[in-house]
Amino acid sequence: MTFYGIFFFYIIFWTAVVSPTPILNRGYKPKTNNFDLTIEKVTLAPDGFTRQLSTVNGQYPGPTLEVNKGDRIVMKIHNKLGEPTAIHAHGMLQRGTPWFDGVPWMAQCVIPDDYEFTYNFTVPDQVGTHWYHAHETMQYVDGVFGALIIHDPDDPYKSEYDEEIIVMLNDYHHTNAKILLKQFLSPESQGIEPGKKD
Ligand SMILES: [Cu+2]
Repeated sequence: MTFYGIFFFYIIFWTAVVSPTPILNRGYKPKTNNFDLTIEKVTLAPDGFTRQLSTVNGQYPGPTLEVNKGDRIVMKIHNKLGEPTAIHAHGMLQRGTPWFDGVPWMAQCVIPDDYEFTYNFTVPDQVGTHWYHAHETMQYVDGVFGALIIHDPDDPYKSEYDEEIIVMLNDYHHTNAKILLKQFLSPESQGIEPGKKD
């Protein structure tokens, strides 16, 4: 093969094979991330009004879980809530691990009070800003939720931003969600959601 033949072969090989498969350039080795999450009721005043909230590790919102694409997520749940719970990692594909999807009575039984349960799954093919939350009754309205961030070690836009800031938006009430649900389901609510009347 001539010099130009080798040159053109290299160009074609690079554009057709190497360039579209950035995974070949990855130096990142997936790791296992262990999270200890205690679901418990605590008294807090996130907006100045003191009330009892259901929390993850005593904070509102719960701790942000940050992992990288390809990692394993091991969430050990300690249920100290005084009632059954289950934790759903929202939007995770759970390929091969549907039993760790955290939806009670579909994917698993609830985690009884004072029990532990460990979710163990990988995130091989998705990145981005997600969240996790209780999937039992109205617990997430009372505070059992937090951000779940999957970073991309090969983020093609990494050089184009300085930092990432997480903003979580949610309806927040001063009344326990169980009471709100009862009110909402009564004819008096006329189907209007709590806090939307005034
Ligand atoms: Cu969800």
